[in-house]
Amino acid sequence: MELSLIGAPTDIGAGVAGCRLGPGALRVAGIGRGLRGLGCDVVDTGDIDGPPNPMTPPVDGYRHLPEVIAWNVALRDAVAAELASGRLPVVLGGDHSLAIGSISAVAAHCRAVGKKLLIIWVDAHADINTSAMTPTGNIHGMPVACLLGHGPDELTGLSDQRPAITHDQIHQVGLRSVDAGEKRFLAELGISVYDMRYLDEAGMRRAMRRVLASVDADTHLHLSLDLDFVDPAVAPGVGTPVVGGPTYREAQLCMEMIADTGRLGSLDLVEVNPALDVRNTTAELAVDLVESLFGKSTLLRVTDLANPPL
Ligand code: B3U
Ligand code: MN
Ligand code: MN
Repeated sequence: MELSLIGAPTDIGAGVAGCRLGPGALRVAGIGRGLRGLGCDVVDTGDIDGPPNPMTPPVDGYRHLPEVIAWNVALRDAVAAELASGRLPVVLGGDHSLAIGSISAVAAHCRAVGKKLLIIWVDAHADINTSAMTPTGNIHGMPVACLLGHGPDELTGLSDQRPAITHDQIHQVGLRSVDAGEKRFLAELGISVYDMRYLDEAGMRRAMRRVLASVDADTHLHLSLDLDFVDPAVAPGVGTPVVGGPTYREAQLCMEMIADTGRLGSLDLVEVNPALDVRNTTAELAVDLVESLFGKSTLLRVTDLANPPL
């Protein structure tokens, strides 16, 4: 597999500074080495550039909107370039607002090559706020809404068409902090959500079997992995930790089941905040999870998909 690492060192969409240090922390934790060890051809394209974080309050429901636009235009172009040269982009964030640019490029690419795009949004949060309902103005709480066409023109118009994606192209896994407006919006739009209540009752395996049920040879899977998905006891280095998340094992299983499909086409690794971390634990966890996502397994024989465990 041919992968391209794209660093996006910014916390422009977050309320807490620090995930601008994420790309460096992921490199120090050995993301390139880990993937090469699995036999992947890995090119580190370095970091994209964008405006500094002015740390100013929200204006009309958006914090740092011009800067968020600039970072996302740059990332959209970088991701599009790697996809066009046949490489799998791995975005090293950075905060989750970057998924707007990343997925806008992926969606355009899928339409150009005739692939079905399916997004797996793994997160403690729904990230589907709009300026009218956001409690914070932080745009990392809005990328799903923007991709579905709800947001400022400059962010909803980054793909080849608007909206970039439709509600049936996304599954959300791990949610446990959803704002009142987001709850209504998720229900209204009919988005597929496997929240912690679902995972408690049915388990990660059942959830992922459903998420992946429609995957076929023409599917391009995009994983948008917000590290605050994992329980903060395991992943402390995130800006907005929420108790009661998946364990290390559950997170690994989620990655392994995606790996088994062989259809992963692009990846965002976001919200690692080294300034809040303990000895780079969260970046190291991210590298661990990414290794599983690209096929690391305990035994030579991977799960026989025709005869899955009961
Ligand atoms: N829903 C809240 C909190 C939040 C969303 N995403 C993160 N935090 N990382 C908001 O600000 O929109
Ligand atoms: Mn998120
Ligand atoms: Mn989150």
